[in-house]
Formats: sequence, structure tokens, C-alpha cells
Amino acid sequence: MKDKFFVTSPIYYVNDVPHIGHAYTTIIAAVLAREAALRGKEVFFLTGTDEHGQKIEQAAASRGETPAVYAEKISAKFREMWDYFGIKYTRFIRTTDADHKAGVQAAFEKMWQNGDIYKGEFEGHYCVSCEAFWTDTQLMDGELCPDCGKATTILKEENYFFKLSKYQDRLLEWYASDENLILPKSRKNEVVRFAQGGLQDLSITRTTFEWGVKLPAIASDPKHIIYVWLDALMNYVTALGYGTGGKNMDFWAADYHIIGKDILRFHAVYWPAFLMSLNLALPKRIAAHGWWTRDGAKMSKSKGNVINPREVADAYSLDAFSYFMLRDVPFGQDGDFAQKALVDRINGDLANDLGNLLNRLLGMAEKYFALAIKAVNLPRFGEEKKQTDAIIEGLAPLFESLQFHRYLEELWRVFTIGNKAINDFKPWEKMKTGDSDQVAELLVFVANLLAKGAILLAPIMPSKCAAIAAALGIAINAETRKNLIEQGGWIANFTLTKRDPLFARVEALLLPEAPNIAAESSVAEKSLASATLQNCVSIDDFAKVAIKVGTILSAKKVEKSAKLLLLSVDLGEGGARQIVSGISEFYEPEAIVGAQVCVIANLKPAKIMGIESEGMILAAKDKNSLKLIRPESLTENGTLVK
Ligand code: ME8
Repeated sequence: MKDKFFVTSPIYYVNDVPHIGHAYTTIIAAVLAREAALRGKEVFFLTGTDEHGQKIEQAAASRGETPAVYAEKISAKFREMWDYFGIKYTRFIRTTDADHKAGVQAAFEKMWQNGDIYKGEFEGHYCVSCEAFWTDTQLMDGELCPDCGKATTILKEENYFFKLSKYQDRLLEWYASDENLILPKSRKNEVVRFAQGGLQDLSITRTTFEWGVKLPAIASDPKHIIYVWLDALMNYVTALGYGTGGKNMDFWAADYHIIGKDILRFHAVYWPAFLMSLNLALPKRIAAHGWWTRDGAKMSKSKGNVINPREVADAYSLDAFSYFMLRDVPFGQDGDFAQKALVDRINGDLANDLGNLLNRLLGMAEKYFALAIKAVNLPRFGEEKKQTDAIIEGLAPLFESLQFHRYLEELWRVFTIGNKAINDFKPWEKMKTGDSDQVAELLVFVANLLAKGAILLAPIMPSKCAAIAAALGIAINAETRKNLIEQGGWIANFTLTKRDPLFARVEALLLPEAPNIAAESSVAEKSLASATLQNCVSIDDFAKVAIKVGTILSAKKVEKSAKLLLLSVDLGEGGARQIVSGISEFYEPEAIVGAQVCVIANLKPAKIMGIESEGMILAAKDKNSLKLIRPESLTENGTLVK
């Protein structure tokens, strides 16, 4: 029997059309699914849409549509996008599917029977955008959601609660049981810290809106609907038949849940606790990728700079786009989409290194051997073969831990070996001296590199690799993968087929550049920006502000805040000042330690998220970027800025 492999993408909210962030997550899941299939596994690849909740209800209402009609429309856009991209999911689940809803109710009932659900009163600050409650201390500036920065509302209702607190110890044990459980490993600490901080029971029903799954009969409480995250997370098992016959439950537990870093807590804390309550196995890997920006700026509809993945794929090919996303950004880190960077990858890695190797092979094979090349097993290229085998052997762990950028970098060394072998060997000279056997040997060696490369690259660039395989006269399937990769085999003969270059060099950007979004600013900033000689302050007013140069001695993120860093700054006063600064989205703490900055040194101290701040760091800020104001060269700490 084949090994089973289960990979999931998040199910996307239907309040937004698919963009590069969604494409990135789904493409990574598809890459894993294709690789597993090539390794001969039986694959279940799940994606879909998350259609319930207040956010969707509101989005539908604002368009004058029912949630059902609205959800159907947007859900279709996701399906169309993946179909257009040739992404072959096993199931596209919608949380409005009847079997999903039945499965969610079955889960609620089971948790109830297991004594994990109770009724209680709940009051808290609720963020509709994130569909999450926050405590007073978690809020930013007393009212803003610490995840998305939007205003929260106070919600008081009678709810059913899930006994999350009961699972705290088991969760912590689970995190400690496998160091690769949460990828990248650096994200695990975040989750562990959150669980160690004390897990409060989770409110899992709502009464303030209607668009959701009703409670099962056991609760006999028709006012309530099930919390959207319990509903959504359950998709990973209802898609396999949980609660409705369990036809595909032998695919559980998930080999990989691919998600964005924004929803890690839901997947690494709530989800496993739900599974524990249901007596189901826990996922094997939860992998959280970083956030995409465009040309350094956050993407948003209002800025008009959202990247439509279809446009990029149409302009540059989906394979090149996928290669770029996986090669350019280490998994887990934030990435920036800049067309120039994509074009550089196409012209360099794809056209020059890979495409050219195939061209050179086909050109020489045609000229010297009418495209039929046969090795005679001269003892040549032994060293190069050894190097190639060693590189390939090292690839599997990189792939499994989702270090695609390293995987591709290593794989490219194989193509470099091929190009270098041709340069060093100078087949054109060998042909003049009648050493055609040796030249055939070289070309067979190069063809093998491309064959192995195409198999290893096929999960990421399926179309281009199919084209390489066709030119080499090989098939890409589980059998060839086993022979050429697992068993390290080398093919002795090839009958090649000539083809056009795989990748055309790109001479100019093919899509319009992002609009100049830096020009936008908030209303308040606009009035300052339009400061004229009519609304000026006097020099005496200005002199009241003491701006001083200081050096940042240490910096760390403020827990539970996406925006704040806690800094200690030397202002030449003998001790250090503690300053809370809203620059976390723009600067990594490590990157600014040692930097000199300008500080308002006589600003009245204030508490920000419960932390006392004794000054303010100056920065130039527009809506999308922020740059610290720094002295031009090293300046004594405490020097006044005038
Ligand atoms: O959170 N960069 O749905 P969602 C990178 N329905 N990835 C991005 C991104 C960006 N700029 N924007 C979105 C939900 N994503 C829930 C999930 S799962 C049981 C329920 C990706 O439509 C990223 O993977 O807000 C993120 O986690 C996902 O889209 C969230 O999509």
C-alpha cells in the first residue's frame, strides 16, 4: 500500500479576491503535494474557502447581497485561480458545504460529551477583522487590536466556552516532543511563550450575528452559532469525512499545514487542543511563512498596489513566478515583490544557468550526433558525478524543512557543474581532434544533470520541467525519480528533441510598476505636510522641545504587539532611557542596536501597552515606510539637535 500524504493550505476568507499572499501559500502546498506524488505517495491536497463569520456577513451586506450569494462568487474566484494555475487539489472545501457543517456539529457534540464545553458570561474587546478577543493588557493604545491595529469593540454575551486551559500542559509537552513541529523553528518560541503565559478558556459561540454553523441539538440553544475559527479549523478533518462517515480519515494526521505567520496561534494552540479533545492525532508539521509586501510597501486595495498573481503569471510564466517566490525569500521570512528582482532571477538563474545548459546540450548534440547521444563509459567525469551525487543527497532535508531557497541554491550547483564541464572540456576542440566518444560522454553527463535537475525541480516548475523532460526524452514520474534520484542512477543513452530556448531573456519590465503610494498620507499628516507660513510655530515654541542624539543600546519586540519595540537609549545622562517606539514593522531589533537616533528627551513620560516610555524617537514616516532620523556621522550622545 502506498504511503499517505496530507497537505493543506489555509481556507481563505471570502472577503478578498486572491492575491500574491494567497497564491504563495497555495503554491507551497501544491509543491509539497507534487513532490510527495513523485515520491510515490498517495496524496490528499486540501484547499478551500472560509465563508462564515461576522466579517463576511458585513462584507456581503455592504454590497447589498446575501452572505450565501456573495460567498459563492468570491469562493469561485479562488477556485478559478487555482484551476488556471493548474493546481490540482484533491478537494476544495467550503465551510458552507453540508458535510463540513455536519462535521463541525459532530465535533462540538463530542467536545461537549467529553466535558470540554461549558456556558459562561463573556465580556471582552473583539476585533471583527481578526475574529478574535483581546484582554485589556493585550490592546494597543487601550483600544486597538494588537494584530491588525484596527479598533476593537466591546462585546458582552453569554457564550459557550472550550476548556483550553485544561490542555496547556499537554500542549507544552507536545511542542517539546519534536523540534520540527513548527517551522521555521524560530517561530516555535513565540507559540511556547504564549502557552506558558497561561491559556484562558476560549469562547466558541456567538449570538451577535447569524451567518455560521448552528449548535448541535445536544446544546438545544438555537440562538448561538459556532465561533468561526472552530468552524474553520475543523475543515482539515471534515474534508476527510470527520463526523460524516470518515471515508478519508486514514489521511489524517496532516503531514503539513501550510499557513501564514498571522494565523500561527490558531493552528499551533487552539487547533491541537481541539484535536486533543476529540481524541484525534495531532498534525505533524505546522509551517508558517512570512508576509509579502510590494516594492517595500504593504499591499492594500486602497493603495491600488495589490499584486494579482494571474497578471504576473501571464507576463512571466507561473513557473518563473513560483521559482522567484521560493528562491528569493527564505521560508518564514517576509518577502518583497519587486519586478526587477523577478526579472533578474529569470535572466540569471533561469535563462543563463538552466536554459543555456539545455541549449548548449541540444545545439552540440544536434551538430555532432544528430541528437542521439550514447555514453561509452570512458572513465571521465567521476569527480563531477561524485559532487553531483553529494549535492543531491543533501537536498531532501532542505525540502522537508521547507528551506526552498537553500534547496534551489544547492540544485543550481548541479547546473553550474554542467556548464563548467562544457567550458573546461571544450568539446568543439575535441571534435576537431577526432575525440567524438569523449564528447558524447560529456553530453550524456550533461543530459543526466538536466534529467536529475528536472525531476528535482518539477514540483516547483512543472511546465518547464515537463518541457526539459520532453527534450531529453525522459518521463518525470515516481519510477524515474526512484532510479535517478533515490538510487542515484545515470542514464547511458538519450535521443534528444530540439526545442526553442526554455526562457526568453526579459529586456524590460512587462507589467506597470506599482503606483507611487508614498505620496499618500493620513489627514492629520496631510495638514502637517501642507504646513505654510500661516500656521507656523514660534522659535520659542520650538525651543521648548529638547531633541537629543542618543545611541540605541538594546532593542526587543514588545510582546503581543506587532508595532512596538522596547528600546534602551543612551542620551549621555549616565543611565539609559526606556523608550517604547512604534517602529517594529520597519526595523528588526537586531538591526538597530548601536544606531544613533534623535530623541525628544523632554516628552512627558507615557505608558504604552503598560510600559513606561521616557521619550520619543524621531522618524520620517509616510503611510508605507518609516526611516529613522540619524546624525550624519558619529555624534556625542546627548548633543542637542537645533
Ligand atoms: O486567515 N503575504 O484567511 P485569509 C503572505 N480564513 N501571505 C498572505 C498575505 C500576504 N500579504 N495575505 C494573506 C484566514 N496571506 C482564515 C484561515 S484556516 C483554518 C483559516 C495568506 O483569507 C497567509 O497564508 O485572511 C494567511 O495565513 C492566509 O493568506 C490568510 O488568509
